[in-house]
Amino acid sequence: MNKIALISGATAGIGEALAIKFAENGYNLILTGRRNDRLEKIKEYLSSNFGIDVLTLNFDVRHLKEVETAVASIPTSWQEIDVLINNAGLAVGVTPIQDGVYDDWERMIDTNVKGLLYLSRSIIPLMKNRKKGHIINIGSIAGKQVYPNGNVYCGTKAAVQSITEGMRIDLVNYGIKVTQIAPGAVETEFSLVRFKGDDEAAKKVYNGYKPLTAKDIADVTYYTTTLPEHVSINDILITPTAQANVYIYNKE
Ligand code: NDP
Ligand code: 8X3
Repeated sequence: MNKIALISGATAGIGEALAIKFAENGYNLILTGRRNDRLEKIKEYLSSNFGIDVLTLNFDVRHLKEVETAVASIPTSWQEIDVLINNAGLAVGVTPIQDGVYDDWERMIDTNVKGLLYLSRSIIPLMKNRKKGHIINIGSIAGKQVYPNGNVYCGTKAAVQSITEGMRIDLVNYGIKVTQIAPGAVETEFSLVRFKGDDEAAKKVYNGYKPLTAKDIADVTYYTTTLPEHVSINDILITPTAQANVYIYNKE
C-alpha cells in the first residue's frame, strides 16, 4: 500500500518540489494551499506522471475553522498519514521593528506559527492512534540567527524551532518522529512575496551566487523519511555553499 504524505503550501516553491519528490517515490499525497487552480494543476501533473492518488485541500492555514473543516473532510481511506510536512509559510516586508507594519506581522505570525500549530493539532491525533508518524517542520536559518529588519520573521522561525523541539518531547512516547528542516537562501517565490511583488528587489536576493533550489530542499527532506524506524533526524541546517551563515555570503 502506498504511504501518505500531507504537504501544506504545495502550490509553489519548496512545497511543490516536495510533492514531486514524494510522488516520484510512490507516496499518495494530500496537498494544501490557498490557490486552488494551482493545486488542481499539480494534482493532474502528479497523478498522470507518477500514477499516484492526490487529494487537494484548499484552505488558509491562518483560520482554525478552515483547517478543522478541511481535516474533517479527509476520507477514512486517507487518514493513515505517514508524513506531515508543515511547509506553508512566508515573510512579508523587511522593516525595522519601530516601523513595523501590523498587517505584515499578523500574516507572518498567523501563517508560520499559528497555522503550523492548527494543522499539527488536527493531524497528530491520527498519528498518535497509530503510534506512528513523522512530522517535518520547515523552519529557517532565520530561526537560528537574527538579521537586521528580520525581527518578526526570524521570531516566527525561532518559534518553529522551539515548537518542533516541544513536539518531539511530547510525542516521543508515541513513536512519532519530529524533524526541523532549516534552509538558508532558496530561490522560490519567497522573496517576491516578501517584497510584495517587487520583482527586481526579489531577484537581487539571489544575485552573485548560486542559491539552493526547492528541489535541493525536497531531496534532503525526503531523505529524512527513508531511515530505519529507530533513527530520527531532528534538525538540519542547509545553506548554499556560498552562504556561511545568515549574514555572510560569497558573492561575485
Ligand atoms: P513560496 O512563496 O514559493 O511558497 C509558499 C507556500 O506557502 C505556497 O504554496 C503558499 O500557497 C503557502 N502559503 C502561504 N501562506 C499560506 C496560508 N495562509 N495558507 C495556506 N498556504 C499558505 O515560498 P517557499 O517555498 O520558499 O517557502 C516554503 C517554506 O519555506 C516557508 O515556510 C518559508 O518560510 C520556508 N523557507 C524558505 C526559504 C527561502 O529562502 N525560500 C528559506 C528558509 C525557509 P498559497 O499562496 O497558494 O496559499
Ligand atoms: C528564509 C531565509 O535568510 O531570507 O527563511 O530569512 S532568510
